[in-house]
Amino acid sequence: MKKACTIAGSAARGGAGIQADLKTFQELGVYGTSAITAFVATHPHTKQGVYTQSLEVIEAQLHTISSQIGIDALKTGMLFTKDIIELVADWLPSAQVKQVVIDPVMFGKVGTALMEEGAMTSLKDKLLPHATIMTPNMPEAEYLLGGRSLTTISDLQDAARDLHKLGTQYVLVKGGRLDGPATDVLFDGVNMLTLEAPRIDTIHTNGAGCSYSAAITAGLAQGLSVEDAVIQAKKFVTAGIRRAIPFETVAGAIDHRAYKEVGESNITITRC
Ligand code: PXL
Repeated sequence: MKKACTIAGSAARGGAGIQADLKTFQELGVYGTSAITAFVATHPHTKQGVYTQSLEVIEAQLHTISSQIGIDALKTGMLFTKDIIELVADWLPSAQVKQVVIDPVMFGKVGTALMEEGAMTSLKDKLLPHATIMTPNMPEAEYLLGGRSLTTISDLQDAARDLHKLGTQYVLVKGGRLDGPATDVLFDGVNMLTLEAPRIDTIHTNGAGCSYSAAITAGLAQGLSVEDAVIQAKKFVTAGIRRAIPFETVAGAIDHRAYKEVGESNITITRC
């Protein structure tokens, strides 16, 4: 069985973060391992929302996974601090992982900061050059590009071209916040692919971004090309959103079982 690793935050509510990643790995048939960088959960009295782990705890998890299990493909999600980003970047070469998916998680759905101020430079200079693919959503791409505003598919394509210069092999800019269909763009330095899914009118999309990058990681672990892994992941997430699980007081989460139970979603792929 192929092995996929996630280095990310724990989302206590179960929809995003480590929980989303492991559910996705399981559904797509890879063995999942995890290094937890932080816990996202709101304390009733202090209102604190993010509890990071010490570098020692994170290092122990990474060492355990790489020395005892092995890694065919890896993703990073919420890393939160500059020090955690640098720890992962320094460890990566020794782990000799060939497929690295970097989801540059910065904000939660309601704008919660999931990356510390000042960590951006380390993300750009130290971590992104190790990436097979990076998977920013629109706010993350805007932030990485110094506050440039993205509103059209053509803006996403320009953003993908500029982000590619940061040293990743592929850039996937996710257009979930566009008006109209949910269109993402994938750029490898030469070719631009657009992936379009019908927009599903729902607020229940918690975990969509995490699951998207986890599904890409699972595909890469199984030997798919980056393009095929992204196409499968788009179908996985679209099926999950279509059958999202609503909660009473907060936005619901995508249903990780939907892709396998319902099958393919209607995705249109265009090459430009
Ligand atoms: O969806 C972004 C995200 C990533 N990682 C963790 C999260 C969230 C959003 O809540 O909690 C741990």
